[in-house]
Amino acid sequence: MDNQANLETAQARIAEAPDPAALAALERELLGKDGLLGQQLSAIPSLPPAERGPAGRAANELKTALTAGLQARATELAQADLARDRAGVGFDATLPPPQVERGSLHPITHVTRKLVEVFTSMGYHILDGPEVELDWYNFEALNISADHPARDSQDTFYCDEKGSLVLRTHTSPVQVRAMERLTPPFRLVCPGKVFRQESTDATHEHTFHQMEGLVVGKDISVGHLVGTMKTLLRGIFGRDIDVRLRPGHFPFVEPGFELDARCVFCSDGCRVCKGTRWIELLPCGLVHPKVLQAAGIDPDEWSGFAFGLGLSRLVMLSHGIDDVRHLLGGDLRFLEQFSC
Ligand code: FA5
Repeated sequence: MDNQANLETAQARIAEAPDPAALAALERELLGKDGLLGQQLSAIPSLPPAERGPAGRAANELKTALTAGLQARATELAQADLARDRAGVGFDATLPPPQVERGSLHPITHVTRKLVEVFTSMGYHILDGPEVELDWYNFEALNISADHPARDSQDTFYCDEKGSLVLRTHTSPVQVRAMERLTPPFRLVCPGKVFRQESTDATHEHTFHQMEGLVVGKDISVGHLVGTMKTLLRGIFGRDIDVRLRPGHFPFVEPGFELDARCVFCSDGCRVCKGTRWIELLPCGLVHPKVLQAAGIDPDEWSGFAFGLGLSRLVMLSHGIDDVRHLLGGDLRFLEQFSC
């Protein structure tokens, strides 16, 4: 058979292909390595040199014609399908609808939004600050000098050789930036990502989330701090939860505390509270006069409290998650469990 006859036979078969699957099979048969075109192409090298050029051109023309025929039939089939759909033929109202994949909020975003709601209802500003921070704001202005032992507990990722630029190790630098810009009285919270150069385990990540809180006003006391923390817990857990203060040390607060909350999982001791019925919730304290001064606020006139909530740990507590590394691990099987 000559080329023209081959083409006519192939075009007739294309025109009769009943559906897209049959058309795809025919395309493989005609254009594939062992198909009509493949055979023509593989025969070229064994032809006398003078015949190779014309044979190559003929093969190209065959390919162009077959491709155009296949495309035209594909369009015809698609249009026929559409016409059938429009006419309602083949539509079965009893079939279940196709599954739509629904996304959900990341548990950290969910808890952050809940906290933002609680704090805005109490008149707090929501602030943001840079994740790449000056050493001054991250440490010095918070009363943590270069040789202060507190630096050791916040192992730092340095961003330059001089050590003047760091990935912030906590959200507390936003306190200083806010105090520089705002005129007292004010109250604010700042949720955000922080970074520490430390080995990771079930309760420690190198990247995690905190939420800083700061209130500056007249005669601010530890009583205001405790009342605010109880409101925070009611907002998250939906009921009143007892808290207690233990002494804690942070150079930027005086006095400093660790605030514990009554275990939300048990009434007589469990694995989470290690049998103590108390869960360590957050460090806090009254703002150190030196920190107020460094930001240009007169400590004789103004006082304040600050707290640094570990958001990642709060999320673990409220969802019963046993390893902080799941939170930013990016495993969809973990994330799909939250329909927040
Ligand atoms: C601070 O970061 C202080 N800036 C908090 C503060 C603010 C104190 C204001 C006083 C006044 P600390 O290093 O303890 O403190 O961290 C605070 C919380 O972050 C911890 O209670 C814990 O919940 C969480 N946290 C600390 N390190 C990690 C880590 N590697 N992974 C996950 N969460 C962490």
